[in-house]
Amino acid sequence: MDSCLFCKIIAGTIPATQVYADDDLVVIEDINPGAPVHLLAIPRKHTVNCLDLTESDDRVIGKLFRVAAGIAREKGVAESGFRVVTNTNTDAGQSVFHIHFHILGGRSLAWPPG
Ligand code: IU
Repeated sequence: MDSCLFCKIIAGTIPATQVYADDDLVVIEDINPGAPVHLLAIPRKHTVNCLDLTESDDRVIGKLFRVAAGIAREKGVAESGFRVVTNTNTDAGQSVFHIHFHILGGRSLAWPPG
């Protein structure tokens, strides 16, 4: 999508600090981190949010969690704990309407979120 920020980051026309990439996903550092580790795992395919997913996305979303776990291990937050979360629409605070999963760790995370 021409106007989508994350499509532009994936295309490389907007810079981001990339920590992982493959044919299906990219993982970048969040520009405004809310925790010592705050990454965004983003499927390359433009999908608005989880309400927009179809069965054809199952493989990539499953892989995304496996990749997120591997990165959490690499970042040293796996044993202490981390969170993988996707915000969906306004009340959840979704601000970029291309599906993405926050990977948060490195501090104690409150539950439930505010
Ligand atoms: P949200 O769940 O849609 O609110 O998450 C969007 C995230 O994208 C948010 O944490 C922003 O800090 C982050 N972000 C970014 O990493 N780079 C950008 O250029 C912009 C937003 I705009």
